[in-house]
Amino acid sequence: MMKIDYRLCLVTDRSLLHGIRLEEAVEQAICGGCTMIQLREKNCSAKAFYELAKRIKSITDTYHVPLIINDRTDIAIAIRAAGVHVGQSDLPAYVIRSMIGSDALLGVSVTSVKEALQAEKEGADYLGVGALFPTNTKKDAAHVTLQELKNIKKAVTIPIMGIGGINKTNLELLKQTGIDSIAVISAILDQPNITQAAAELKQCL
Ligand code: TZP
Ligand code: MG
Repeated sequence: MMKIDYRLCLVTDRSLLHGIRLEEAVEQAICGGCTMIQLREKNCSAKAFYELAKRIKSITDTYHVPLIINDRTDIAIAIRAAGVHVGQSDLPAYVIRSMIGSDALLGVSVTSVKEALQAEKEGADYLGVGALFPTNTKKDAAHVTLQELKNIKKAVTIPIMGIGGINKTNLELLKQTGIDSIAVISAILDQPNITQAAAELKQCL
């Protein structure tokens, strides 16, 4: 399997875009330095999500950036995405692993050391941890303290991707936690210049 660059993951949310298509936004974010894309679109029919995922995959393939599909393992398999990202209320990680095979990436959202150890044991390749800071993008997001983030980082060997309200300013606070990567939505998509926003975050990493 190719070596994965987890450093800067753009998670998508079309509702934040200002008059451009998601395809354009993803391309601009990659040009700014995003190393991974997670397609996360809520309130979308399976068919619409599938069609969108195919269009986004043609862009990520062009730039050799891995595309991860949020929630929908079936769609990840159907479009041969690099992987899938699931949460605690989705199917157990070991079930998803058995569906996607050993080569695809499996990301699991966790908020505690207990969940992190379980996900790692069940075959996760990386863990999403958050929300680390206040966010308007996911209203029901649990809060994870930076101390718990450090505890999770110490407890597992797989990469940790911080998420939730991350921006250029608070990114400095994350550096001392030793985490491997960040995932952002609004700090890239809800900005007038997506390429520049991504490049500035990348620079801070
Ligand atoms: N999971 C935890 S917080 C969050 C998700 C999907 C939203 C992150 O969005 P933003 O705009 O980067 O705070
Ligand atoms: Mg989910």
